[in-house]
Amino acid sequence: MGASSSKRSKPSAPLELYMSKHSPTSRAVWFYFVQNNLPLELKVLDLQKGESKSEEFTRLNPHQCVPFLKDGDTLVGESQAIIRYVAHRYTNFAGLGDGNVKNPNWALIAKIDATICWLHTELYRDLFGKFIGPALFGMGPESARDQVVEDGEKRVRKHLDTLEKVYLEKTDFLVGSHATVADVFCAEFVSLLELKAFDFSSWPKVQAWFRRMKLLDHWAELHEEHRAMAKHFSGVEPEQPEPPKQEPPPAAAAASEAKEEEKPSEEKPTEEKPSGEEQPATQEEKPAEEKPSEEKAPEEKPSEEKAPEEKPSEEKPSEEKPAEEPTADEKPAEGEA
Ligand SMILES: N[C@@H](CCC(=O)N[C@@H](CS)C(=O)NCC(=O)O)C(=O)O
Repeated sequence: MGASSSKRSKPSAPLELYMSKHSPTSRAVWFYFVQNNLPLELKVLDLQKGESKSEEFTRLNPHQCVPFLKDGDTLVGESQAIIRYVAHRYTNFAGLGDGNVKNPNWALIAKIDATICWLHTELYRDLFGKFIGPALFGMGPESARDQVVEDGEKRVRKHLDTLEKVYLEKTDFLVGSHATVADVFCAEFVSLLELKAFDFSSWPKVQAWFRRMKLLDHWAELHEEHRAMAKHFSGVEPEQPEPPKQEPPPAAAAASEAKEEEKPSEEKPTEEKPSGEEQPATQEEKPAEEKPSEEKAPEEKPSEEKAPEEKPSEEKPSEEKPAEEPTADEKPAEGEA
């Protein structure tokens, strides 16, 4: 990954992201785009209806899977490659290092990258390919399924031990004190365990980290469909923590203090923001030695609102058939196994 000394500007036209809100790799890319205020046009495919296999989509992506990016004439497949492309081109490597473009912290960059590799080739392979996939989506031969799922769950528990004792032992996020792209992928993969109402209580650091991730801006709204799907499968809607109340700004505080004089029984909010909320996941960080003349590109509002919205599945959970949805994940997962 090369580093550049000049700041990148945001895309002039919306990035077209082909995705499914039930796909963890799609959600990772979507979350990254929204976190980084990239102009975005969502192209939501209904995988159950075979829309990833349509002629039109196959012409764009012969691999017939999402996520997939169209940025003008540039076509990019694979979730990791999409994020790296966007990070190189538009976000000054947000979430993939410390944002210091002149003097990159290579050790940090390598650690984030290595973590992303581990997550995809080990955690996700076992978590989806050997546990959630066979258990909920009928992956693999039926005769061996129980054994595969039992073995897969053991592997997942071992990976959660690794997250607890290695990655999160001393830090709030997988690679240091800020959320990075590694955290985004990991949180999306771990969220699949919610389809089985998995009990994380044996891994308190993982549990606290996952909660921290869920408190990041935009997590709640980007995971509405996921929560509905989890409820559909497990009967339990995953917890979406409420953001803690913030201290009112000084002017408002003064006003409320005046009111408190009238009503002495009312208490001032004292709750503190958790560290995870203070640090927007993966957002471009401002390098200390950034030249003042290098102005940040004007922030554009993500055009996500314009995207064709799927009907919130909470309304009609029985009509959904998410069980068939992530089937293409079977291919890479089985291939890797
Ligand atoms: N390695 C790919 C995985 C992509 C993938 O398997 N996507 C699934 C959804 S999670 C898909 O598009 N499946 C197509 C289908 O089920 O028709 C990535 O990281 O982007």
